[in-house]
Amino acid sequence: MKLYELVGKDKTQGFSPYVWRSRMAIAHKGLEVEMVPLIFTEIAGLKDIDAKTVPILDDDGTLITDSWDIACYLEEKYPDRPSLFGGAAGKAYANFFNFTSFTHLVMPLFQTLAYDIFEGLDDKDRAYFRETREARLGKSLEEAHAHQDQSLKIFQKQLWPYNTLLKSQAFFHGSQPAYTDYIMYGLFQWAKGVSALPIISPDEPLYGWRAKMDDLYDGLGKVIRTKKPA
Ligand SMILES: N[C@@H](CCC(=O)N[C@@H](CS)C(=O)NCC(=O)O)C(=O)O
Repeated sequence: MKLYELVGKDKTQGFSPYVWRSRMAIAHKGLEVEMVPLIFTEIAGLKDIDAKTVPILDDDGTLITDSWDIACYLEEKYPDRPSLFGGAAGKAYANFFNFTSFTHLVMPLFQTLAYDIFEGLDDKDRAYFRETREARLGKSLEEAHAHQDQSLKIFQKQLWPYNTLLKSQAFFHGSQPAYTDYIMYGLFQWAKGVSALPIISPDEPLYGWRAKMDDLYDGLGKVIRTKKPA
């Protein structure tokens, strides 16, 4: 099984939040995976794979090109291994989480991190990233960077339901982690991989949750090294 991921200058450090979801899901199923690093502008040029984004899963020739579809595929293909959703209701909850987290969390975090992502990119990706992301942001990367503190505050304000939930349960899935946790964890891995900005504080339940997530699967998530402040 191969999982295509996104890297910048450092080819050992995959930083896509969506790839992290799939990577954790594969580990949850106890499956082995070979990671294939790509830079942004290599994705569209892949021979035999019609994809615009990563993650891309290649399971012995079966290609899946979206993180949610990858989770559903793994659940269906490997039903005897630990479940990612815990049944139909859990799958619906995870899917809802997938959508709500996008607007609540991915967008403000993207505003916060856009410039830091740019700084860590392979030189070949810089023009492409600037053009596509400035169109998405509606401003220059430098302007987004100038408003980083405000964007971070918006992101942090949105965390209250997640912090509140974690006061009464250990993981988003319940007493054990599953796919909803990997959706959330991907966001923190993204931030950690591209920026030195502390985005949660030690007094928040999410902080302790993230530490437990870092320890899963022999510390798989710890392969991301926190960037050093410039
Ligand atoms: N809905 C997709 C989104 C994946 C996605 O947006 N991936 C980004 C990296 S984080 C990507 O590959 N972007 C390629 C590009 O913008 O050219 C999924 O969940 O897999």
